[in-house]
Amino acid sequence: MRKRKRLLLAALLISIVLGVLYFVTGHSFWQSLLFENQVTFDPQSVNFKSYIGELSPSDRLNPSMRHGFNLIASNDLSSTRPVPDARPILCKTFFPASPSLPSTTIIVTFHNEARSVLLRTLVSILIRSPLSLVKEIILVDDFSDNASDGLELDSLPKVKVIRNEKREGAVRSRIRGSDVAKGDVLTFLDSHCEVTDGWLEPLLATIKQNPTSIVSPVIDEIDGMSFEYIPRMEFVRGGFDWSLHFKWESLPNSGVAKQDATDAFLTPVISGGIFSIRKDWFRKLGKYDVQLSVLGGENFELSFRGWMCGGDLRIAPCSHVGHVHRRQPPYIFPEGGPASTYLKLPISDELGYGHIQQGSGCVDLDVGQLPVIAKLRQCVQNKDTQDWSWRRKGIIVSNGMCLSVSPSETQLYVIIKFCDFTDNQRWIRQEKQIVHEATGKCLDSRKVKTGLQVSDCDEQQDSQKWDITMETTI
Ligand code: LR7
Ligand code: MN
Repeated sequence: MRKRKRLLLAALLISIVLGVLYFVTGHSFWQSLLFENQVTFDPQSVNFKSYIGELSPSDRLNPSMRHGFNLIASNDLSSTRPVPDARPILCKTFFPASPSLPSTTIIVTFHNEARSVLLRTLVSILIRSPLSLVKEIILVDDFSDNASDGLELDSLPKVKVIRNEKREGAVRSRIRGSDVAKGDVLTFLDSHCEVTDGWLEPLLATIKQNPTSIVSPVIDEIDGMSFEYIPRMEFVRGGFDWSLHFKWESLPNSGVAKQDATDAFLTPVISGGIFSIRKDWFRKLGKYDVQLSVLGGENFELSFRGWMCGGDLRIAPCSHVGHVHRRQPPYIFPEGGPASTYLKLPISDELGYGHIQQGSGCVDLDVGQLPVIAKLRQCVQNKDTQDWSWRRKGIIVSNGMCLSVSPSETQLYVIIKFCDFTDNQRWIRQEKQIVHEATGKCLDSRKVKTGLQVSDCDEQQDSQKWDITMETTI
């Protein structure tokens, strides 16, 4: 009997102590005790230098060749280098790390990523995120040449490495990561990012409030040559042109004025690689089409699924993540070209498609203020401004713009304008020549420095002889 009383007394005492502790320390203390909150990260514990290793002689010679960004600049930078805090001022007080936010699994997929860049991505997550909100960081190695690129990172806190047995591409790799994720929310990042202070909380808070939102941060630029971190100050949202090329566009003024600087605003589409989504919503949407190879187009697919199934997409202005900007992908597309070049819509009235070529030069256009003069540039693969579609109506189109000659405006220069289907925009194939219908003159590259022109047709002139990648019945 006495023993029982003593037990009861002890239980009462413990309850009182716990109660007082709860009152004094608040909810997060208990969460930290009960869950995985105690994980902390000490950057001193990592031997960055030995993971990054030495530059190879060929990297030293040409530091941008392998990855499309300057490897020397990246290797010279500390993994913990400070980055600017580009958030609107109100954000700092608006989004405290609250234990009531859903937890997230961060998924980073990579294929042959530069070690210093991959490491900085992970370290930035570990030093700038409340780790109580990070269930785990799943690193999916998409069959990189060197398996230890990923494996050596397995010892970092929270990090779990999965390696594909063959190259799957970012789309299937992301799905693979999501299938084993334990967090309520999935947060995807490219393997060359740096997150900034307070980046995670606004993403999770927006999703908590809107469970069927797909939320992207503001994506800042890390210059691929200097590795300078360049914050994006203006509000922009995602968009696309008719050939399904992703573009950023400024919010209409009225939209900006109405925005509370801390509120996530709607966007038609996301850029693709950096976003948060509830795991159950991702699954309900059917994830991605697994037939998508490598990447490209998956951002539109997921965005459209989101809208069509009754959800939405948002950009959280209080969340900033830097992404290394490089001009071209450093890896090959085993099934031939990024999706944007071979998802090309079949057009029934097409007579020819592809490069309009002379030797190694291709007809190219500058995107910008119209009208612009068409140029002859070194041919490159997968550059949409060098891909032309020749239609039965006689027009030659790229990016929704037509090759045109308007003698009254720009003498005999060939310019790119919006299509108006006048004779100024009609062309006829005659053997190797391309004849302009209104003037009867031939496309000519003679004044190649200033731009393409039309001039009197002369079959002997090499500067009037053109090849087209794919011709049908021209
Ligand atoms: O075969 C591959 N396997 C991979 O795991 C090819 C790539 N990858 C990885 C790669 O290492 C990287 O982590 O997939 C990620 C994306 O590849 P990137 O960085 O080469 O693509 P990108 O940044 O040039 O392209 C953008 O558009 C793509 C559209 O299909 C993807 O959605 C990318 O994720 C996307 N990146 C972003 O949205 C980052 C912000 C861009 C801005 C501004
Ligand atoms: Mn990228």
